[in-house]
Amino acid sequence: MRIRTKPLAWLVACAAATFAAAPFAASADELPVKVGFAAPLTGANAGYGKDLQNGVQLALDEANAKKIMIGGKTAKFEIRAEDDQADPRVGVQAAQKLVDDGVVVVVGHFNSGTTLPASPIYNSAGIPTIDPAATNPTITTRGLENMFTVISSDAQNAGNAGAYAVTTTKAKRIAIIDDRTAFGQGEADEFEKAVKAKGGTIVTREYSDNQTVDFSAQLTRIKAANADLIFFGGLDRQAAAVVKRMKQLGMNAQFVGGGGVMDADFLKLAGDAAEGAQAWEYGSPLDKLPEGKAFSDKFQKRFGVAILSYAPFGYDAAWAAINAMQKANSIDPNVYRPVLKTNTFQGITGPIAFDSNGALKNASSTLYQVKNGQWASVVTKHGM
Ligand code: ABU
Repeated sequence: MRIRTKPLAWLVACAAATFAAAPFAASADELPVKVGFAAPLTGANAGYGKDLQNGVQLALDEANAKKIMIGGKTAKFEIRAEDDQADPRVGVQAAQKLVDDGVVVVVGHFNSGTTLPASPIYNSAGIPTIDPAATNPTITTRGLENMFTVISSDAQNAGNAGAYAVTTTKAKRIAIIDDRTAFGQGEADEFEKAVKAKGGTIVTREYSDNQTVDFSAQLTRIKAANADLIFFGGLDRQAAAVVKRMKQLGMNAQFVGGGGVMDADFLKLAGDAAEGAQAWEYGSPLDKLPEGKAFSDKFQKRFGVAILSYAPFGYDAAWAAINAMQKANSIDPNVYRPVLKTNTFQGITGPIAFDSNGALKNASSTLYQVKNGQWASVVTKHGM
């Protein structure tokens, strides 16, 4: 009888393929868990995106070191990162790529403007999204079953800023500039609502876009309107350009930023003009949280850079997913989602628990001010 054998070349090819694939293949007792991540990793917002990605990676590294058992196998959490370029259209493409790649959860996006169009894609695919940074209030009020946030919204943060402007600073003539993004416009709307609710006066509302570098036109009109406080709805780099131009124009109005302003990049870019600037930022001051310093230290050690802003939220968002999967003993979103909804744990940023919309319960928001070239926390508010 003739025994059919595979040609030698075929056997060699198979052996080579097996060897090449070996480092990437899961062993039989390992469970690969694809964790999607989407944020701007290039462009003007890349600093925020990289910071968040590092926060997520740190959580996954720790989870992998713990050798968490899920369904009788050791979970191996792997980040699948997509650069959404802070662009809503690219954000939608990034979301579809992550869904096609088979991720079982997404941490992201950074921008409200990308989160709003991307999250229905994850939702339709049944994949939970845990957002660590995007704060437009409608993100969690649209009835998406798979949407969660671990950060306060702009209804709270910019709402607090508006109430503060009227009742604490006693500003009488308030001006607003926003960058017309879903984030900047959203927080400016919330700020304006709160100012009016407290009986304050908005003397002018100005707009830019999120590429504007010269705010001369807006500030000249604000100066003519004799405003005594300016609220800026937008991010750190543009906020720095606003305060620099205010100084050049000899304006003494108070500057109050919303979220995304209180960071080292603002200080670096604004220079001397930063002194006295105020900003309402999400959450409680890291240095006042029980694990805050330890987290900052291990982040610095692991990545060789300091936290820019939202890394702790990225870390907590990733742990929300890891904890839920571990408790549910499954990475199937249909199985772990109910656990995610009701599970509570102590995060780096504070207690993590979700309300019926998936929004963070008992969220906090803090006022900071630049004193002697550094951001210093002034007051933290829980709720509105
Ligand atoms: N929330 C701060 C900036 C990110 C965003 O919501 O667009």
